[in-house]
Amino acid sequence: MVGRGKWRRLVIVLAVMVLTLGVAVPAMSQVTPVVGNSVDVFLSVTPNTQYRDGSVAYTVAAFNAGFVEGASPAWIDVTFTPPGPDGTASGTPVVLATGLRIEVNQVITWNVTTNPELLVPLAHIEEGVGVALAKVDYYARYDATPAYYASGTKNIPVTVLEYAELGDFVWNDLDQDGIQEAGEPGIEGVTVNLWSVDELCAPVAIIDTMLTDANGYFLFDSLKAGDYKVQFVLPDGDWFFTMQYAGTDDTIDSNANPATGITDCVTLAAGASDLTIDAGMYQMQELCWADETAWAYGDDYAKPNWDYVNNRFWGWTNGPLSEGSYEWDLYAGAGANILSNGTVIGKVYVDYEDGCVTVTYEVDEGYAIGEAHLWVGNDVLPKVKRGRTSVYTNAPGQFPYGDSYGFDPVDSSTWESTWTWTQCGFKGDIYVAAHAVVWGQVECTDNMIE
Ligand SMILES: [Ca+2]
Ligand SMILES: [Ca+2]
Ligand SMILES: [Ca+2]
Repeated sequence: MVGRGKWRRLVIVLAVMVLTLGVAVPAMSQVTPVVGNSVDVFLSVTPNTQYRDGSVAYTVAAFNAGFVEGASPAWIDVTFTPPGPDGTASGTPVVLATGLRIEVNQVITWNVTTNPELLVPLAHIEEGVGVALAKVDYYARYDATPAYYASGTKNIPVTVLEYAELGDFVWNDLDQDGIQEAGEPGIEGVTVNLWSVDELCAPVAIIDTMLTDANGYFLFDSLKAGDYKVQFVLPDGDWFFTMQYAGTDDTIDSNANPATGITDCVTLAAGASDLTIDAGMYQMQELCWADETAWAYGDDYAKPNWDYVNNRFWGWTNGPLSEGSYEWDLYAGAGANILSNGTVIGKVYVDYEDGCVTVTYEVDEGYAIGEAHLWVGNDVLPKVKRGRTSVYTNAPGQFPYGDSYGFDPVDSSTWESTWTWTQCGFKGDIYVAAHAVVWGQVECTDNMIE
């Protein structure tokens, strides 16, 4: 992390070696640039007619003598402009280096030969990052007879920029609402491309690429200030981008365009750290119909069936109930009578009034009643003959009331969401055991009906 919040300074030192005999030197500009602007440093030498036919070879060296903490590079452009016939800088510039990164203590040297009627060696210092002191030396060798040499050094203060960085998260937007939430994990190994952009912020080229880490994070650091775009690449499998810019909090939304995976322009100031560039993805879940057993759970009235029968099948009978109205949850799959094993998929209503009992099943959207089996009576459960005696049973098929809808997953007219039963002639407290086979659309696994 670079954002130490302090500007550092880069000093470009120009050393100039110029012939003294026949070549008088040097006029030199010294500029403190605005950050991000370029600086041209002109060196000029007046040619001496006596050596007009000689040649001059320049050795241009640039090195970074950074002295602050950390070893950071400078970025510079170096252009050599040979002189025109009259000694003005009208010749064709020779680009020695563009966007060169010079590490601390690294020296880079170019040799340039030109006419002695020189000269404008030109240092175009575009920008440096985190560097305290850098230096560009010019060494001119006037290769005539006799040969002369000259040299010099100048300091040019240059304000430099700190690195910026950009990140940071690709997550599985399980509920597809476009918001990063607890329980929605990062996605590992997603390709993230960093694009340079033109003045209109149209993508130009991929300048860096990386994969998200084990927790779904990525970070492009050591960036120059400027504009960028980020491109997220969907992993293999049925992945989709979630919606862009959901909600009002940019720190937990998704920046990827759902169609292209590319973000809008991201503008980084020097030293900035923008970690709000995230992308949500989700996987299309194929839904299948599956059936499950369900029982009404009558809260304080619920009694496990296994209190009365000789097996351990889950389910409840509910009572004793005096006349009145009751509303209970309908649980699917609450194995071992543990509610947290199950899912509430609807309600069961019991209305007992003037000896008449009405029981209504209502299942939630996404579910359908396949079969209903109901016990209503003064006993806890119905009885069946076993030898010479009668015993309670919790087998729904033995319950006296019920219905079957012949559920068909491809025929929505068979998807019943309610079932109602009414009968009169009851007296005293009653028990109600309400069982159903319910169909629900769930994540597909093997052996399900799609
Ligand atoms: Ca979400
Ligand atoms: Ca965001
Ligand atoms: Ca983030």
